[in-house]
Amino acid sequence: MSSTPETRPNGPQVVIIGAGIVGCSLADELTARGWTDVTVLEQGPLPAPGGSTSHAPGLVFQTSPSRTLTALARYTVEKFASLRADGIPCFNQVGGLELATTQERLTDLHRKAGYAAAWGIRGEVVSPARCKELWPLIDESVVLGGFHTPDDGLARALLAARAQLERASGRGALFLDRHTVTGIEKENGRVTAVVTDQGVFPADHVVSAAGFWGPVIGRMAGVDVPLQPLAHQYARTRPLADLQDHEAEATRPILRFQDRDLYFREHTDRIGIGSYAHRPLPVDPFAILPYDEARARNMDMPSSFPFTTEDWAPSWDDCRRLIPALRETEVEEGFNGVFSFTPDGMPVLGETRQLRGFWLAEAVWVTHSAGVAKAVAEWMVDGRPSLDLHECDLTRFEDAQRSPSFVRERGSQQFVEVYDVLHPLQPMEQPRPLRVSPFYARQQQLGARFLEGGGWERPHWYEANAPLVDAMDPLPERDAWSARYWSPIAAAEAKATREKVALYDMTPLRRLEVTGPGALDFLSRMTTNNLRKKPGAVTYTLLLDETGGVRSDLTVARLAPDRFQVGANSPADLDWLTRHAPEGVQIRDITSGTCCIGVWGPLARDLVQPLTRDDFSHEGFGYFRAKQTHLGHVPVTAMRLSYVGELGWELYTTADLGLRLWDTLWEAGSDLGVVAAGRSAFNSLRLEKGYRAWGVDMTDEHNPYEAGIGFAVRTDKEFLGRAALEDAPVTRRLTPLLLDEPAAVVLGKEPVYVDGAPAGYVTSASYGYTLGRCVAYAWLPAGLTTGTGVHIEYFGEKVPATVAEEPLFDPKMTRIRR
Ligand code: FAD
Ligand code: THG
Repeated sequence: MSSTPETRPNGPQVVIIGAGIVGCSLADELTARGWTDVTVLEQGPLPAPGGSTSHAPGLVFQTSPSRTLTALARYTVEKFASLRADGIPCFNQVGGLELATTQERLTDLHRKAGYAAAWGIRGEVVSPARCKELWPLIDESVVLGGFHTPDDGLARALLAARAQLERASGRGALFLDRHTVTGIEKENGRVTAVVTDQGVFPADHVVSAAGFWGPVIGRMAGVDVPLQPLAHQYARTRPLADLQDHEAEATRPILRFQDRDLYFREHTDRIGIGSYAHRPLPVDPFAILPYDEARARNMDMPSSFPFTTEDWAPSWDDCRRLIPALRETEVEEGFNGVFSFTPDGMPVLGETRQLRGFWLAEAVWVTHSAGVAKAVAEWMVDGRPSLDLHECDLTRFEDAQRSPSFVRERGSQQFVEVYDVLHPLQPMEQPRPLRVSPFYARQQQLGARFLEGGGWERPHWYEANAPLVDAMDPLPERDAWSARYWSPIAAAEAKATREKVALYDMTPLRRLEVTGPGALDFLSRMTTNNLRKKPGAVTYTLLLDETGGVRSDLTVARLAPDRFQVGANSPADLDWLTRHAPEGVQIRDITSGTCCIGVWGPLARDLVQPLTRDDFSHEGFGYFRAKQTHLGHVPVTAMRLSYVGELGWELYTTADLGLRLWDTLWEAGSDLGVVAAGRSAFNSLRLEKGYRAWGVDMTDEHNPYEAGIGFAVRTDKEFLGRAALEDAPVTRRLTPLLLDEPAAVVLGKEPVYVDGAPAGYVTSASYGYTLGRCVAYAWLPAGLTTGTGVHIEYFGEKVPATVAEEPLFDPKMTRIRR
């Protein structure tokens, strides 16, 4: 009798493609969880099969602006530090040192120290003298300071791969080298087997851990894998006289000289140097030569190309400037090594929508490898990772972000920017514009300053509103960093929204249409709030996972008995709903074919009512209600709700009529003083109102009660995740803070100190122009009472703030419900 995946004694049959650091780590994590029917197929010879892992110098710097990446790295360090092969530890905790040779970098290192404190990594900004002490070969006169992280260090990647391979083999995993995967078999949308040059391997789950070959394997499965392989130069010097007595492989911290796109490590008496300073060198993954024994003997592997000395020359001068001892030596050997870059620099993880049972674990650095393997193993075995992975989820890419040209251009740009000082709001430069709303021409005429998000051009403010600034009380001066991608015009737009009326382009807000006879039951089962209301009702509700974690917050408008419009967050929402939808329920992403304008402010009704015969009075069109009507010539779906906390409507129409809608509203508002307003004002207003932004303020790591949105949960009905909420702990809370100093500003991701010790981190922050203080939301221990004083670290300074009472603005809702 044949078994099914559920009844197999050793867990489902898993085939992993690739025995690099990711494939080996994953085999270890899966078998540790009792899934021992694991086969790892590798085209090259073990233990050094010739992928990126085979020559990775293994530097592990844990701290990143991404809390998720930092957590993945921390696990890798912990795990590798506990692993040995041949009695040798797989991690050499020499510490990390990042140098600043410019004022801008030094400031950035303070910011990085903030991330480290926020995410729980030890580190401190140190003086040039201390840098010299840590790395005696550097010329400290070119250094302004450094960031020292004692727990970073060197992963011995091949050794760690082998240690995990051996452990997994001991639990029953099978590693087959010299097996080249040539095809993926499927049936009814599910993967069934992996084809190799040595035979066919049946599988319930297949994980592509093929590194930069990902797109090649992806094509076999019918899946686009959005990564671009690029070559990156790595060289070793001849022995240095100054290091002659060295016996250990490395004792000094791994070193970064980001102002020149360089990094360094010791190889006993030599120095290894990596460079991102050269032009991007994209490699076609479909044109990689197979592993060849003869060539491999001279380190010529599929993932390494000949060293291009012309690309190296300028960097060599920089190396010698920083480390004068290098003037006495030369590069002995070097290569152009290939690894993966994605459009946003993050890994690509998860089960593909197109082919069930087919997973990707790609574009993963050694740094994050064990953490990724653990998260993916949890995802496969338990149905979800315990860490928020939305930044790494393969569903995050929009259709327009998956074209080969986009992936190549953006991947190359990630290479260029890898060590740049990047502002959190800094948008991609190319390819732009990619997606524009129907109002784009009008926005340009009004001098919109666009930033990019999800491929969309999004106005952050409009220069046309500059004259309004003159009529306002002057705003406090901003520091140079927080003044970037910001303008006092945002304050004027916020004020116009609170006092008059403003138009907001809400087109990028994701819209799903859910239809069919089972639509109500389906949405009701999937979300927390009561949706059994008459057509015309709009409901704020939550998508939870089985553990009660918040996967998203939605608005659900019942437009007809069997037709719903869902206001959603990320592409993952579409994926999640589609996965769970039964026969007879259709889900369609209608974002691109439609558009939306938010008309908000005390004069919103005066603007809209004259355009329609329908009743837009408070009694005739209640809060959180929807109506289909015409405004002038334009058929619209109007929803009375507002993420900025003012009276008004979201007005939806099809893309073809968008421009007409804009012009109609603009004209109707001209006597009322209507302005166009951007996301900068929008973000300020929503924070004053305490409205959460999913993915920033809360994720699936948080339950609704901690996140402060328990009001949207109705436990008297059945829904996915309900059981888990019964004893959901509330040990931390998304806590509103107001900065004490009217001039102080923070931006998000800063550490928060309670009683002098790090206790949490800021999620989002913005100046609240109505409140005259900066608003910051932060994850902090539950039980901090209103009025408690805390400190937020901003560029090394402790800024005082106070726990406030929510909502900070209009608690009685008098501005909205009227
Ligand atoms: P790989 O190691 O490439 O493994 C993929 C495997 O899949 C390969 O062995 C390949 O043979 C196999 N495979 C592919 N196609 C098939 C097929 N059809 N059939 C069977 N098998 C197949 N990262 C850091 O964290 N720190 C660093 O300091 C660092 N420095 C680097 C320096 C250089 C010069 C390079 C090149 C990379 C560096 N990296 C660093 C990046 C790091 O090496 C990679 O991100 C990481 O090794 C990727 O691991 P992987 O297991 O995903 O891929
Ligand atoms: N508009 C629409 N859909 C959306 C958003 C939106 N979906 C995704 C995201 N934004 C959801 N976020 C919110 C957050 C708060 C509110 C609406 C959407 C909101 N809350 C009120 C409050 O908390 O007082 C009302 C809640 C209630 O009455 O249940 O308005 O911007 N279409």
